Amino acid sequence: MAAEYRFSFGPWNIHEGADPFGPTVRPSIEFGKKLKRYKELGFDGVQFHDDDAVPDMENLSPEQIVKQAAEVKSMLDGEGLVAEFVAPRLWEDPRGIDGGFTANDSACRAWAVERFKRCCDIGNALGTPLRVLWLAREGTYIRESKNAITAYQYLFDAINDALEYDPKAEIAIEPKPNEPMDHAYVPTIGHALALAQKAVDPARVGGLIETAHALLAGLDPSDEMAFALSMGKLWSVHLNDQNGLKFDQDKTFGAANLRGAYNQVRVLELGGYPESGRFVGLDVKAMRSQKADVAHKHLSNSRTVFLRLVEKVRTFPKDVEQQCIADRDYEALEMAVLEHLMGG
Ligand SMILES: [Mn+2]
Repeated sequence: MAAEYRFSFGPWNIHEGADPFGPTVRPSIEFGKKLKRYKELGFDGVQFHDDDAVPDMENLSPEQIVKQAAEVKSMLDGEGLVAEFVAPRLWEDPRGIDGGFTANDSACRAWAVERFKRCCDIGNALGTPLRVLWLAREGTYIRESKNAITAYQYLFDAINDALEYDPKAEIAIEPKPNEPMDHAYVPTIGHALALAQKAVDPARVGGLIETAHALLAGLDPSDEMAFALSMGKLWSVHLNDQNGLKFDQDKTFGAANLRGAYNQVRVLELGGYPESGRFVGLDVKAMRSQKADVAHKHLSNSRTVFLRLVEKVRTFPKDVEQQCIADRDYEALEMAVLEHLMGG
């Protein structure tokens, strides 16, 4: 029954283990070898940054970019995989140092919009309409460095430019409140979907919610998902976990807060997410201490936790839930949930 969910991850989720305080600890695995892992681990969808698909894209013509992306599409077909989305990676280019779309330098802003268009080309070559905007450096280290009102206008313009350039594009904004910036624009799904309403084609702008990002904003990820689901705008998720307010940890789904994970699965079930055909993305990182030959367990473990929690949601006694609600006895409901999660 639970097999109706489809799972995805990005090639960055199998990684060398570098962090801001230490170098890589595992050898790089080439893209083709990573693709072979997907099916073994129970995944069908591949999430891409634009330069995951076309690494040297800044030195290629638009035609060459599309040609290379088409070659990647053949590789996916060969493995029985599909591309879920493509996201422009503006934050690793020197021109994205001050944000791309909201940079103070107009030449950098123009570059960012062009890069987004190339990202759309790559998406179409890979056979997916979904583009994800994680607005990494679109924000400030200090408030006085930008005019936030103007910056939001730049964001509106960039999204509209992409929608007009690419009639197939569906843009899912991935909110995050901080890191790498002190404060990022579009910190919550409420901001993202308000922005969507202002687009030239609001039906083609929605959201992607990451567990850790919602927690870093001090919000409940399941309620953030519920808000997007209520508007028909939850187009992908980055499920993971986060232990308190610190750096974006991307821990194994459910590893820090199993009940929080249960409630995320519950809201996806309540919202008919599997029937939408959308992917469940697991944006999880292996611990840096993990040895190379077992540095993929965070992915299969996250998927296993998700599927176990689907069973838990589906087998929760509905009569008990209804009776507790009718009696307004939420202590009893809470205990029933805890007993159910503990296997009682
Ligand atoms: Mn994260």
